[in-house]
Amino acid sequence: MQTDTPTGIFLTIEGIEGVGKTTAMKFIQKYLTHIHQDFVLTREPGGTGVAEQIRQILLTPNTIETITPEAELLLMFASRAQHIQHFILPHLREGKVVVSDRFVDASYAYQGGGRQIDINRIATLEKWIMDNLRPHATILLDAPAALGMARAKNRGSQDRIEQEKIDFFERVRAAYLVRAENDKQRFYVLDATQPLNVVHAQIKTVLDKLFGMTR
Ligand code: Z5A
Repeated sequence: MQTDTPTGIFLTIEGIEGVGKTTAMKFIQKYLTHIHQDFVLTREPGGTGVAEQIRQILLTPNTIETITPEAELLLMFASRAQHIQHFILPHLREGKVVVSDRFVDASYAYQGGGRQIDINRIATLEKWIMDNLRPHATILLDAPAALGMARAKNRGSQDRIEQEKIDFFERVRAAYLVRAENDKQRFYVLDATQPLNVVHAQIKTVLDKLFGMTR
């Protein structure tokens, strides 16, 4: 696949459910608007028409039959393939900032950590589907699974993956932290147990650095 010379900045937000990714996306939107950056916001799974259809399959609670871990992983990458070719790369080539609520690290964390699929298989898909595309920076909002689950619960009904037990989300969190430890240049791990204003101040510090706003 072709991923020639995109000039924009690709920023991803990661973390277990309920850590505040959606809230962080709104903060980042305001920040980028304020500094007059041309940007687009997106999410995974999803981000294009077909990818959003795949999202529906992935998140709808099981009714017909269970989705196997392998099918789940392949669908995540099918959605990602659409997202990259029809949304992320075109915008990066136009020089825009692309901010995605989740990206490939979620596959390592959920399908690798949570479902315990061999990460070499995930790496093979990553190489095939993403070629040399990588986020320039990734904000990992980190909090214990119990806290994230409690925050998410207030929202009402749970999707298929949210119905997993706490051990699953603890494995997901641990896998995220391993990814961050192994790629300190790209990852910014923020303490999402802090009050919102403190988390947002931490995000602002990251954005100031990324967009050269530090004095
Ligand atoms: N998935 C996967 O398995 N593999 C992959 O490769 C990819 C994804 C890409 C997508 O769900 C699912 O797909 C996800 C992983 C899987 N499944 N799970 N679980 P999603 O990303 O669309 O939704 P989510 O992860 O479930 O996100 P969420 O539950 O919406 O959480 P959030 O966006 O991180 O949280 P929030 O909505 O911003 O905040 C939740 C509540 O907490 C809200 O009321 C906030 O006001 C409150 N909040 C947030 N921060 C704070 C602080 N700091 N203090 C107090 N209260 C706070």
